[in-house]
Amino acid sequence: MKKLKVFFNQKQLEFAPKYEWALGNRIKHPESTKRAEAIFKALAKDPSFDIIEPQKIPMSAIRDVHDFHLWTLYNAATELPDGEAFYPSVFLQRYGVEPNPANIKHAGYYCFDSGTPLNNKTLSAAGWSAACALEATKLVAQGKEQVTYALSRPPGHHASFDTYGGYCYFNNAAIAARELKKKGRVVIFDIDFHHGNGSQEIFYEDPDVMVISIHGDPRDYFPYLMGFPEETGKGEGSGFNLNIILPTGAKIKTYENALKRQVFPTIKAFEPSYLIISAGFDTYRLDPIGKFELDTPDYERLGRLICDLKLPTVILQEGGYYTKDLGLNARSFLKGFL
Ligand code: Q9C
Ligand code: ZN
Repeated sequence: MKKLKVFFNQKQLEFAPKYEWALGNRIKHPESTKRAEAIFKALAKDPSFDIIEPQKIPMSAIRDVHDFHLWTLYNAATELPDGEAFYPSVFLQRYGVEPNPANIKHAGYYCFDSGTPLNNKTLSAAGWSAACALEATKLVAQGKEQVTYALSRPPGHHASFDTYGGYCYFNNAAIAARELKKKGRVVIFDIDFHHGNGSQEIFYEDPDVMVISIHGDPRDYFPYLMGFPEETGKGEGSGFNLNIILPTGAKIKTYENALKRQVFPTIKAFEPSYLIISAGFDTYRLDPIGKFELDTPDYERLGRLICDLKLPTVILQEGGYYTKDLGLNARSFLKGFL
């Protein structure tokens, strides 16, 4: 039996953000290590999956996507004492002196969200998360696998060329896409509850990478300022970005309609060689942050529908915060590809 290859490194668990602020209350940080542990456990006990440690990511793969300032800043955070974290709270972007990424007090210049802390383990975990994405991508690029999955955590789709936020530090989907576009056109299809603003921004003017995102209404949900249907790409990239907003409480029926009427025809017309799925399970009915109502078996159905496109596919883990069922949901989605 052919097993689905999964990439993960235990070092990703050494980064454990403790809290964030939500409407003035200090809450447990939603992007906890329990998320990856839950997925790991669900896949490890299932013989359909083969869990592999990735090679270290080369700096060139990160610099292909990101301003070196981001790496410099995360590297500055490695000097913080154990247990200390830097939560940016000043986001000044006008006039003033040149920001210095080696000075962690300037982190707010590179950050757009106070819920995304830096500590001495952030760089390592984000680096390994990206390494999982790159390794999963290489197997698909080389034609050795039709589908692979990166248990990437921390997630990536909110990180842009030179900013971090939304629990994301390096854009794993963008790293994957830069690798795949050496060989052909790529679609990034983002099914996380939140708009993939980082992925959109990175490829906004790129006609070879189409970004499609289905998400909750940005007027109500993070990241608030991007993710509207009017954003369709720019310059040579015009027409190669698609944002679809579904109503709060959307269920599988609504979701599937959007796939069949908008997403799949758009993908087919683009004729890509590769597909990247930014797979967030914060569309789950019990998710504490996302507000759609998909159920566990719906993910298998979604997986099967996407698999039917018959494109070489890299699946990357993004959000999903109802830890108790996250392993089941991720496994259900992946089963749809088997
Ligand atoms: N207390 C991803 O799903 N803030 N990021 C929400 C809830 C940010 C989610 C506030 C949500 C970002 C990858
Ligand atoms: Zn999300």
